[in-house]
Amino acid sequence: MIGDKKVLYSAVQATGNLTIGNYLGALRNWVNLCDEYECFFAVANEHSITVRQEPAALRKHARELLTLYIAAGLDPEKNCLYYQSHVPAHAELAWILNCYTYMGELSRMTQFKDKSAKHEDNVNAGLFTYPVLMAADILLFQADYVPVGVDQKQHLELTRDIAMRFNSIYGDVFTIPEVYLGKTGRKIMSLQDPSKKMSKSDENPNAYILMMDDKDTIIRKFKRAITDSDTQVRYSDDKPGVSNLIDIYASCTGKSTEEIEKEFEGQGYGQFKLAVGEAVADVLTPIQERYADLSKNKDYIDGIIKNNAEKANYFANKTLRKVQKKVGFPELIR
Ligand code: AQP
Repeated sequence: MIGDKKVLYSAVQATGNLTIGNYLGALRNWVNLCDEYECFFAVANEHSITVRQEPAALRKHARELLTLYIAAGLDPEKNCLYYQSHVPAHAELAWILNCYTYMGELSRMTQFKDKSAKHEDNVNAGLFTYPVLMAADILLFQADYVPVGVDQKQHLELTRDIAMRFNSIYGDVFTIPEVYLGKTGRKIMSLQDPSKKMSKSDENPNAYILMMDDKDTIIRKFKRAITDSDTQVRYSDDKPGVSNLIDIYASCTGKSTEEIEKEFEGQGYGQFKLAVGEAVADVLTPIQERYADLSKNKDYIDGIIKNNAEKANYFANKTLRKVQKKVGFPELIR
């Protein structure tokens, strides 16, 4: 708790332009929850270097992401929006937690298996211990809730295990966080292969919709989306492509699956895909416009980055000092 509010923590990697998967699975929920909680939203640039990044591009993406947070509706005066690399306590706590995490636990993580298969030439230790840094992120802020997409649920369960293990040795140090999953958009799938999640690093740009895609591009990509040889707009396990589009449409319009099935009864996929494209564009266009305005205001964004880094450091250091004391690190005599 901070004051009388519970704490919410989440982050996105600064690895490129966000997709509607990142938006509907994570960011949009943050915006819906931020009035109720004390919120910390990081730009996870330390996580990003588990995969090789071009330094200038990483810097650029980090700034774009923070700007996008604001454009999407997070008020930087009320929510702490900051760069992970500006808060050294993340890396320091991650080191300590590494010593309370087992190799066996980390080797079971599906993201590690997927990413090491995808980047065979660079299966580095950071990729392996990524979930420990994520645990440190969350536990540093004593978060009660972590709104993420379903793909991150396994990492959150590990975070809870690490926190409980630590607390069982040292007493009540960490708040045990709970995952917050939205009602819709928990796992948006690739438009080209609905068995895979939509990912910003997919080689095929038709597989994802970027938050910065213009309306024509969005509609074109939905027109090309893989469906099936049937023509019925129906939510079903044997219709993964159509079900994914229904989920996206439901997330953007607030309509239920039943309402959507009824709306497109007897209409075929053409009309449906067009409607999904338009609904997505309607959600993204105002965000894109705000983003364009904010990007012009360099001093404003710089001020946010500076002030919020101070706030994040203050809260993160409080937890870090407590942990250091518990494990037996002496205090620096000043
Ligand atoms: N397809 C998705 N559906 C729902 N939620 C998703 N998220 C990601 N993809 C989907 C959620 O977005 C948040 C931030 O994710 P991230 O960028 O930190 O890492 P990621 O999960 O690795 O996202 P990507 O797009 O797949 O990135 P790359 O391609 O760089 O690896 C998380 O809350 C995640 O659940």
